[in-house]
Amino acid sequence: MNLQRWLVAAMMMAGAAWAVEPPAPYGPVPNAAQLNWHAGDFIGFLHFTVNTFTDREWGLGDEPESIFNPTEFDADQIVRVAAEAGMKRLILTCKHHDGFCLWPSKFTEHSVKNSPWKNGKGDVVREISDACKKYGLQFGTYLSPWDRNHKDYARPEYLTYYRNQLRELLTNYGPVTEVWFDGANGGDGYYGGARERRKIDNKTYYDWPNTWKIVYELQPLACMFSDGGPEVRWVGNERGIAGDPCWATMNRDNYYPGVGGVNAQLNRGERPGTHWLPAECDVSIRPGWFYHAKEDDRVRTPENLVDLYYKSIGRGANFLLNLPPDRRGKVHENDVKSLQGFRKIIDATFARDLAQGAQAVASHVRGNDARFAAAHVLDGKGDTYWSCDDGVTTPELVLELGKAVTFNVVSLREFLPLGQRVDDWALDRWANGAWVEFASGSAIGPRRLWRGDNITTEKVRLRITKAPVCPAISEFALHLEPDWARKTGPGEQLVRGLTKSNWQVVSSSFEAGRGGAARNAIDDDPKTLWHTHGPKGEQAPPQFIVIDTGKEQEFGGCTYLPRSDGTTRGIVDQYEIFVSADGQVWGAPVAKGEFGNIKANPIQQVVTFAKPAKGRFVKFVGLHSADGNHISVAELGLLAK
Ligand code: FUL
Repeated sequence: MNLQRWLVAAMMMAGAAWAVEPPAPYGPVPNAAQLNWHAGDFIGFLHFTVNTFTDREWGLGDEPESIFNPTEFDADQIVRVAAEAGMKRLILTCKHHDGFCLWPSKFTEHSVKNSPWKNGKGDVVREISDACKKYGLQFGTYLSPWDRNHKDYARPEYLTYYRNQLRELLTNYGPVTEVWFDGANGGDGYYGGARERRKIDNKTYYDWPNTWKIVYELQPLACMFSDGGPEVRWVGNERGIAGDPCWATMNRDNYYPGVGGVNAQLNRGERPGTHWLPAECDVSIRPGWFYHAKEDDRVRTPENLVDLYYKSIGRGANFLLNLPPDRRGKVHENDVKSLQGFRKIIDATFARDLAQGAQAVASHVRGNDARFAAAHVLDGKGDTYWSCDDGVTTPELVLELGKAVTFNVVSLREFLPLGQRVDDWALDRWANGAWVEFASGSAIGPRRLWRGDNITTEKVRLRITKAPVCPAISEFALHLEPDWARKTGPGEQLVRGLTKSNWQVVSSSFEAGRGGAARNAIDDDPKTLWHTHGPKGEQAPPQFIVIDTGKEQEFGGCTYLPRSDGTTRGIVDQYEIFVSADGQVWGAPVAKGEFGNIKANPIQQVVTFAKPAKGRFVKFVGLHSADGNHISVAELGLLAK
């Protein structure tokens, strides 16, 4: 023990009356439910329902209950896989937008009780929540506010139905620690047979404050997730990537589920912000949220999952990874394999803190009091921290390692009960008798991971370079990600269809000319667009394009790649496809439908034709777009039969 610490300890034992108070909290701080949420930063999502059996991303609401029939449903396997991957909580789609309930709700016939699975005696919510208890995972519910099955959707009566269901889920299945309110809302549906388009006002229809009360009353330790919380916010994309920085605070009253047009704010947060409202990064291990056999070889690689870990948890958000059960009712082998690879890398990296045994020496210690000593950044405890006197806002802390140590990951954490205190920070290494900066950034919050090339040094320094108040830092750790884990996995793989070298655009309903030319839809360049927005303004859907593929052949399907430049304008969410021998006579469409969830998750869409279609010319029609009054196409492709 060094002299300073010895003195402090001696004076404390002597009951010295000068003991200093902890710093006052700065700005909004997390409540108990949020602190519990922060403690389990890796969460699993289970998307499972009729869509698993229809191969859709959004069910229409008219699916017969009879199609829900997993052949070997195994809650134990599902939850064990999640537990072994290191997840601390599992959230189940108890009801997705199609309205089918995975539990025998008293309030509808549209549920497992009318499916052949377990002769109508099954209850997926029961089995998953029980298995969570067995494996020590927390349980969360997803109850879609939008319901394409219910006859009363968009009328006041539906709200009573929705709240009754919420009560059922929060009363009958033990502790629920997260309640997910999805923002997707309103549109075409079955609606008890009406088959029409229904629109609601996202802000007022659900009377959210009174719906939240049910959760506060029945499950006070639950966090509610939505675009606007109130406890946890959407991160603004479904790619698993938080902003850099990603503040844990927001001006919460400006947001509500389905608010729209605010993805950038949700991604970064707002500082100082009126409320503690940290981000959750929801992303699927596969391109879609539901299981589709055709995506079996498009499961994210272990390296890609690790990358997402750093871009979510490493930026202070939580990582919510979807593992969609397949038609058996199990997590598919490919997903299991990838998760195991991911866990192996994370364990190998974080099992050892290479700063252990170092001396932590700070430029300032609050009141020279051992309770705020620099050594607390090394003690592995979340409830101790290093701090400084009020007014000391740019202090430094050096880890003297005593020997050359090699690391490539640094982990920092703030002590959250005192709020998010640090604006900017920098890290230096000691090299040839001088400090050399190797990293800097904004925001620490719940966690900040820096990941870079190997650094070998005997001393590392953390500098707080901008803060409104003195800091409260609870962790400064050094890790080494092993070499074998550092290969960069392939990025998002696109389905490659037939070669387009002989293709021509024969005609299109609109030619925007340079910058938006129809030719861009088949130029094999995902960055260029055909869009129907020109000097004369937006050309509303329907809009079509006709492609000559050069020779008569049989097509098995078609692909549509939406724009990926950050905006969702013109992204097609309803389509029709025709095939013709001569480009004159078209007949009935070979495929027609909806690209479910394309706005929030703008990934390549693959349409498989019900039967192979023979012809030379193909017409793609955008019938409706998710956003804006025109359509846009990054790339169209065709699949061989
Ligand atoms: C979205 C939904 O529309 C998707 O289907 C999925 O459930 C995702 C997690 O949230 O908004």
